[in-house]
Amino acid sequence: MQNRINIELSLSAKEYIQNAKQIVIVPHAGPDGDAIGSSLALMRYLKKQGKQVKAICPNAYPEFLTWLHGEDELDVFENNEEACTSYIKESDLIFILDHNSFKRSGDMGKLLEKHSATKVMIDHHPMPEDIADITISDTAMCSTCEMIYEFIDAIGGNNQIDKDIAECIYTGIITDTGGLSYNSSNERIYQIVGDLMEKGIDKAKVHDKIYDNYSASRMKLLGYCLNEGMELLAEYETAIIHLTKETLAAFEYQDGDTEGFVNYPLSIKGINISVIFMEKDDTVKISFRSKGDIPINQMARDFFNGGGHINAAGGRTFESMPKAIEKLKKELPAFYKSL
Ligand SMILES: [Mn+2]
Repeated sequence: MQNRINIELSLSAKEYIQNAKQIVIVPHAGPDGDAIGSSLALMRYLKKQGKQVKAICPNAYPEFLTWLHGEDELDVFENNEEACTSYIKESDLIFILDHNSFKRSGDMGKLLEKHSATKVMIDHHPMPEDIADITISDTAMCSTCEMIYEFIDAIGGNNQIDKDIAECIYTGIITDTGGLSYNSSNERIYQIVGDLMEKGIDKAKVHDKIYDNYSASRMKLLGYCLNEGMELLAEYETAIIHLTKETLAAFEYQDGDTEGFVNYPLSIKGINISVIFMEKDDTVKISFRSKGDIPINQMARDFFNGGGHINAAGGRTFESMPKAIEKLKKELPAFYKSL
């Protein structure tokens, strides 16, 4: 089975790597398993090639990813703005991973936008912005981690993928596909997973670290979401979960705690759209999920300043949460009718 990445673009990026003196790898803000996994995998690979490289996260990453190899070397821009800024300014090559717009990397994005360094984007989200010298973008890929595997393979580095890199890649593949349940029908993905297993990944350990690693308060928060926080709009095959600041505080919310919660309502018979509203700072963060060919990213884009994949999207609004929920309820009938 063939490598699915654009070989020509990958080889051009390889040339940039060979000529680079100092490299930065950037995942998106509010990073998930795929963003962190792909960044750490590429960082370790480039370090093995003797490159000067740092992965810099715009802001904090969730607790459940802190076991990944190289995680202690990951810099967080928000925590150390000065040092990160000067490192970025001295760098001549920037990898933009798992996102395709500087809007998704917060304050750090403004710095990157102005920077004259060569930029390479590797991403699987729709509608990439024209912000990189090389854009390797493919929405058919299940995850950026899958792309990083293919990228390293395409530039002749497969034998450099060790167990630690393989576990980072595997983490992104399973977290972006709900444990290989959705968006993972291409057989090539399983060939890659097979190769990662040959490289020695401890599959049981990775699953345990990712899925069986809840704090008690996080598990109780999930219970609250499904019991008191959920509203079903059966007519539109939709479930809404809402979480106020007060609720989150009552359950000792930590960043990343609600990761994946939005998927649960889709297990209800007849529910094909799930939306979670969450108060965060002075905004309301919204996550959308859908099944099949329901383009929920359209809803995110048209009404909630967001976007994403056809079945998984996000948005944000400065309106109050009741207003935001009201807006969804108002737009839902027409959206549902258009399906
Ligand atoms: Mn991803």
